[in-house]
Amino acid sequence: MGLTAGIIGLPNVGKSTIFNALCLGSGKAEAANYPFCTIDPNHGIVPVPDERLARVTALIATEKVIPAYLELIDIAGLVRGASKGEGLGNQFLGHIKSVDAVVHVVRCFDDGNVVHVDGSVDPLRDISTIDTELVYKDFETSEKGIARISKAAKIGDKAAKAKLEIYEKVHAKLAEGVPARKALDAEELELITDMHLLTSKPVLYVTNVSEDDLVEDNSYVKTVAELAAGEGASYVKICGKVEAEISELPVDQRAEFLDSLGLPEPGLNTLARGIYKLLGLETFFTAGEKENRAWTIPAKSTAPQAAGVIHSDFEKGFIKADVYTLTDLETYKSETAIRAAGKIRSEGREYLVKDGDIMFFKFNV
Ligand SMILES: Nc1nc2c(ncn2[C@@H]2O[C@H](COP(=O)(O)OP(=O)(O)OP(=O)(O)O)[C@@H](O)[C@H]2O)c(=O)[nH]1
Ligand SMILES: [Mg+2]
Repeated sequence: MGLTAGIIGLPNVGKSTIFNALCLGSGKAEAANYPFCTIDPNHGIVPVPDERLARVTALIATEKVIPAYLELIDIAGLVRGASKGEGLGNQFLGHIKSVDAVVHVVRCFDDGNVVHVDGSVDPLRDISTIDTELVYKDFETSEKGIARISKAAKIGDKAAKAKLEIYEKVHAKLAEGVPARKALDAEELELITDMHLLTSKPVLYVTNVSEDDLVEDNSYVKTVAELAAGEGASYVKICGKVEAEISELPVDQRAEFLDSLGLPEPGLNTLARGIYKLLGLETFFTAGEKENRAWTIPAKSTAPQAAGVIHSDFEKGFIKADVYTLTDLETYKSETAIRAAGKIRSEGREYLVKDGDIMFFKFNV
């Protein structure tokens, strides 16, 4: 599938609790028919709840309903000194290098029974501990990058020169402790993706709070919210423990439990959608007698690329796509009626799929 997010954070902050609830719990609930799998204990497929799929199914009867999903990796807790190879340092950093976005779990709950590696709950210190390790590693990486590219830049290679300028800019910022995502703009980041800087990846903060703080934000959450806003990042508040409990409950008992907590839906739903957005993913739907299904594509995918998510033959032999919207479906009530109204668009190879399109592909094999 390509785009993957990794869960990072200090040890014992609730990463695996949240990962398991996301993969196992919502998997059971949302996708009874889905060939759901945890690829290995630390690598899972997470369904992404989307109310639009139910709206499609309300009008197009079908045998199976299959949600979109995303890929998630549970990365081991980072310890201070990881950038120097402490603990599982190198393995840990290697995992971060391989993901496209980072979900940073921050402990925002008090619980004397759960040990904190640094002895107290302090979200800003914890975030900075992690950032510092990643910045150290990136500082080394950028130094090597500069050495590597300098020769080409000196002998007049224009592309190398342009790159070197950005390498040097990010290197100077990293030296001050500033992560690459804050040091460079999107265009600059795009130009240096080959460096695979750990701090260049988009971040979503997850504040893991206690059950009592689910409705009102506690002071820990407020400090993380402020930090996230300063970085232009988002955050999601959940209680890992409660989510784990919800994921164990039979589906028909969940609403009542959520009600008793004052929650409209599981926090994991918000989190899954947040990660989806963080990765720049969008959804298109296919609908018919056999299955109604939401498919995951990177934003700005063309119609043949979207077809390729279903099957590589669909992409290779792509002829055209019939496209309509959920609004069309809700206005005309059936595909036949949409067609009769002349509202089904026929789109070709250049068409950029829009989030929420309902599509039918014509192809040759
Ligand atoms: N009170 C409370 N405890 C929690 C919560 N979430 C997780 N825990 C507990 O915190 C401990 C650590 O949780 P894990 O999910 O294993 O933490 P982790 O971040 O994966 O830890 P490492 O893999 O060692 O880095 C466990 O005992 C959990 O039961 C929560 O929301 N509230
Ligand atoms: Mg863990």
